[in-house]
Amino acid sequence: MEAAPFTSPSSTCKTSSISSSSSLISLSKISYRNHSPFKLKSRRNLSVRASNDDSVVTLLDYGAGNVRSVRNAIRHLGFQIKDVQTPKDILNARRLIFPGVGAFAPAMDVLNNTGMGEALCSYIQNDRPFLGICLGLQLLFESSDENGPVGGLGMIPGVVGRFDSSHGFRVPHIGWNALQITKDSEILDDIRNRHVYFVHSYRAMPSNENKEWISSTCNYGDEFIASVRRGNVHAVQFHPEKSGDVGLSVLRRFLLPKSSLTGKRTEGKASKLAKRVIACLDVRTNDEGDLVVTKGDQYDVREHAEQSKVRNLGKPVELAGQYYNDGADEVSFLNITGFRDFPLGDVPMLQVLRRASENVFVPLTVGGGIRDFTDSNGRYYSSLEVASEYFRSGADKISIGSDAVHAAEEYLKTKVKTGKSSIEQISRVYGNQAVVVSIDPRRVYLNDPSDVEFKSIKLTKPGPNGEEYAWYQCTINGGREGRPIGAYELAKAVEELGAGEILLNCIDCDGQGKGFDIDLVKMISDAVSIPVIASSGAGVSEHFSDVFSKTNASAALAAGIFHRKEMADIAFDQPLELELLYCETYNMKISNSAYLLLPSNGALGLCLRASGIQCSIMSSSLLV
Ligand code: 1PR
Repeated sequence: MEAAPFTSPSSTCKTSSISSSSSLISLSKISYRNHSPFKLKSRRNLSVRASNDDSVVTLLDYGAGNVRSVRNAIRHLGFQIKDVQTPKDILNARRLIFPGVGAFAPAMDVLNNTGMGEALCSYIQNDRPFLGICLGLQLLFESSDENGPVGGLGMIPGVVGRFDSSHGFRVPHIGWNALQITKDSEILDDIRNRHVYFVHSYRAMPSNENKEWISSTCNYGDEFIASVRRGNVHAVQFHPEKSGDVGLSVLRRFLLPKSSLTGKRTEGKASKLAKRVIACLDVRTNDEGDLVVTKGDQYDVREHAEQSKVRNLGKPVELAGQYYNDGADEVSFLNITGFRDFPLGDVPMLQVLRRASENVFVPLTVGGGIRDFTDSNGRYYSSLEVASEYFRSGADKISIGSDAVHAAEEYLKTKVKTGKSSIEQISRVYGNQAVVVSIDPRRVYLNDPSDVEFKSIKLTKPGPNGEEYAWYQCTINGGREGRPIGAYELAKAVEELGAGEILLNCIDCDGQGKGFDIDLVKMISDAVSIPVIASSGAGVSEHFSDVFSKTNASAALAAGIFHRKEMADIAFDQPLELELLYCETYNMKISNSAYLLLPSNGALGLCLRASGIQCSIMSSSLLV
């Protein structure tokens, strides 16, 4: 498609004429105040000169959140990165990627205060190759309601608003969803019906005023803008760097000259958010001092023979890479002894994250030990500093366990949000989609629900002594200490404090392979409006379909089933229940006669590989 000439929807980003031959730039200061539209005062001698090196990509990283994954993806595709230091670097870029992360207002502050916003507008108005990602798309609009209204760059007409959760749609929109491709965008040509990864609470809506920009939409309660394209300017709401091979193809199509790529665009079709399957690696140092992946039975990770050694199931980086290749939708690392160590002193764990993120292009979550901490020298580290180091090392989300219990107890006691808890601090800076709360509850059986002040449920299967009810007591420090708070109360409290997702373990089911605790998952996923990840107990693939069909869980996490390849006994000549569940996504031929429909980016492939079944991803189909 030919580049279209630019016109700004408003006066926000109009520039003086720009010469492409001069390398000199003199930028006037941008007249921008918080919470007001982005306005340029005046410009003198704005000029753009493209650098000539084809292998270099200019990256605008203003230092919030995980830009490491974008860097890794660019390098993985064989390109070098030049970081923007000054507005001049933007104007001189041959191609520019802007992976906006964090919240809208602080990002606009940085763009404004550094002069980068003005340079960006000039660059885009000159139809220079540009790819905005996530917030990098939203900032192109006139304003956002996120902590606002806050003025944006004003290149595209429209206001970025919050998803409406009143119709039962969980916010943030986290996970794999399909695109409705509305016009030729070139960079989306390989996507077809495959899903891409979204994580956001705010979105821009299509309108008559911005329809010329829209190259694809996505449906999540509303139809929102998933990507825009005008000439050489592209922006996507999803994360190509976290969308596996399909996402890498989007980046590749942006980075490589059109002529070197073949392939014909096919229309994407609308779909709903897919359920996610997450591979979890419980990590700790073993008795020999090596960081290993381990796995417990009801949280006991020591062998019963072999002098009670910590079970060693493999190396974290290698296993993460393997599960990514097998089609995991996400990978989680839980540092299970983080509660007693200082995480920033745990250099191997940070290295694991850095190395894993070089080759794993789906979301990475890390948990364990995230809390305020004072080291032996008396130096205080806030939980935000701890989390920041994890984000810098490659995490997309952090998971808080014990500290979330303390924060929830305090909040329920005082009813005051102090803004100081780890959940509040980290979600304020990185967004609530980056904060997972991991709950470690233990079932406590009851004959009479009025015996406790906590929410209890009538059990589907009575307890060992015929008890009909149970409440789920939260624990801390890896299940070692029970606390006076139930999983239900905790989930509601942490949602109010700003958690974006709940990882719901169950100590009773952990490592048992007998299925998820459906009663528990149902209770919690009905109680909150943020996504709930069901965890603990997966033993066969039917357990995934069970938890997805009987509860409102958005994702299911498992560990042992993948580590130990425990699914070998599945009869694959019979249709799996998963087939019924994911009716809009993929076709997978699993035998001479049977076809399976996959949940998202090959998550079932992960299960198949765990079963020793060889399969490979071929375009949008997974063939055995
Ligand atoms: O409290 O903030 O330091 O975080 C500690 C984190 O480590 C928490 O997320 C907590 O769940 C986790 N953790 C602590 N001790 C253990 C343990 O096993 N001894 N692991 C532990 C939790 C539970 C799941 C597991 C699923 C699926 N493991 O993550 O992977 O139960 O297992 P399965 O599919 O094999 O049944 P903090």
